[in-house]
Amino acid sequence: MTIAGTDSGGGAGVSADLRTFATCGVHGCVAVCAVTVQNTVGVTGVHQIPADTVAAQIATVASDIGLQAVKTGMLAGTEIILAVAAACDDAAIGAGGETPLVIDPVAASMHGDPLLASSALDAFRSELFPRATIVTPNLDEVRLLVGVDVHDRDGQYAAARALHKLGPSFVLVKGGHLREDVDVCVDVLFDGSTFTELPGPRFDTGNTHGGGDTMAAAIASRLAWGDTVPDAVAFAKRYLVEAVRHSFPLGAGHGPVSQLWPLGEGSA
Ligand code: PXL
Repeated sequence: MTIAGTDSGGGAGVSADLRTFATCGVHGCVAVCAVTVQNTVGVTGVHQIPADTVAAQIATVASDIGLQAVKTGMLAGTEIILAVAAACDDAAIGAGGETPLVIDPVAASMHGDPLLASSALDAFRSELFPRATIVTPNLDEVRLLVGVDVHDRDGQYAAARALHKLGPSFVLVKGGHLREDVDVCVDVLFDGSTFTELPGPRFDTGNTHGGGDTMAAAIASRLAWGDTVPDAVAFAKRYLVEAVRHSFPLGAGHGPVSQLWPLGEGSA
């Protein structure tokens, strides 16, 4: 299941998650948290779904269909975060439960448009991080969450340590925004004792809309299949590299990565 927001431009959020789930061979269920009004140039509106409706989507699906893995994306505000945390406890999702929980702490769009109320950062740290199987922040989200400004690999390691103290089992500090890496993009996975570097190629493209969502959704897909977290992350890295390689221009702004690359030539 994805617990996330919609993107009217079809690039990120629930759209990206469902395409990832489908091409990773899992059936995707949805708890919509917010509707965004956006195209490839920016976000011009956000409508939050009532928190009890978000919680009810999770409970209703969990009690009938069952959930093998859950990921969160745009949660928009404190009320929804608190409702998601409670619904996860009720359905045995996350720490102590049977169902792995991937937390992608979405805070802003590629253009810097806010997708999370700044007052909600505390709730993220205190309510969701301790429940997470893995958190997958980019470097902007790292700065907001733990105040660490990452400029190099050592900084990624320091950020991973700081984030791990907030309680998730695993931390993945993504390196996509690291300017010192010119040809590579290295993500750092930390389980509280061991660091694993996941290097990949860096592509010279602005068409990376939805990339973070895709990575987290691919991790959740493999966890649903029963992979260990390190195996799921390694798979997701390979999946995302291909999705960025197959990204395409759309509209006047940032185009999306393509989750449909496994379908072959002619798919977007
Ligand atoms: O990629 C982060 C993201 C997640 N969810 C929604 C978004 C975006 C980025 O724009 O719009 C709904």
